[in-house]
Amino acid sequence: QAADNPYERGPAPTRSSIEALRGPYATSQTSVSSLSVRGFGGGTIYYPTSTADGTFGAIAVSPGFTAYQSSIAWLGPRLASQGFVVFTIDTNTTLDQPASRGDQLLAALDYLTQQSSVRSRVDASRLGVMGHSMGGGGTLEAAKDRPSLQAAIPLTGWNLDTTWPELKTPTMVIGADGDTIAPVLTHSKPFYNSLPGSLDKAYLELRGATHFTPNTSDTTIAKYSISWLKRFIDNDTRYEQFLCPLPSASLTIAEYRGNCPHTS
Ligand code: 9J3
Ligand code: ZN
Repeated sequence: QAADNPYERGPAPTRSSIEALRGPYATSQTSVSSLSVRGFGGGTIYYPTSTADGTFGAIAVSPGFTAYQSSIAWLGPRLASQGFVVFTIDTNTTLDQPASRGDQLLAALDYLTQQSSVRSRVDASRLGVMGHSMGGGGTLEAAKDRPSLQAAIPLTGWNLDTTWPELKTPTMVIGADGDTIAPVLTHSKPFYNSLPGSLDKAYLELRGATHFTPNTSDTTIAKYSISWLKRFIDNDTRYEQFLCPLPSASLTIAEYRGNCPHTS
């Protein structure tokens, strides 16, 4: 790692490295039974196999309403292979609402850093949250409840609370242009617009996408999520090139908004 940034992990990124199905780290995984934890429903921890590079930042990821960890499982190895410990969780019940999902994401991070078999691999000061739909709504709830989180990424997030001026955590809101369950007009756009103007924030609207696009491997979601997590959990400014200047609309991006340069 570079002497000037102790949190930097992995080689210098390229467009092809952030778009790749797997990053530079080989990964392992371990299953966490719901019977062995309190406050969430268990899950799967994906982590870089090697301990040669020290500790890694970590991310907990929640599924949406009626869904299981399988619905967001692709993010496990995709993100972990870039140099993160990733905990894809099940919720206590599949009907839990966003505020509960937020509490469960935080319980999962606490389990990960304090009790899990990989706790020594995790830097407990560098944590983030992601989630799909009501799990994306929970992602915003978790960040509101725990301002020390370093990054948050709701994926086609759903929440009846559409105002988030309380957030201190750099947040990338990812919506889908064809979402009829959490339409961007009533969910992702107000989420983004209500975040403080002084916060590092981004709005990525996927083109040709639906509410369920985050449930299968998606390179646009992956490349910008990786860049956001690296930039704000690892303070890795080598990824700033993929975020600033703001990406243009394209075949896969309907709209992108944000502040540049980033301030934190
Ligand atoms: O997690 C989700 O997919 C939330 C969207 C939803 O079904 O809300 C209706 C209650
Ligand atoms: Zn609010």
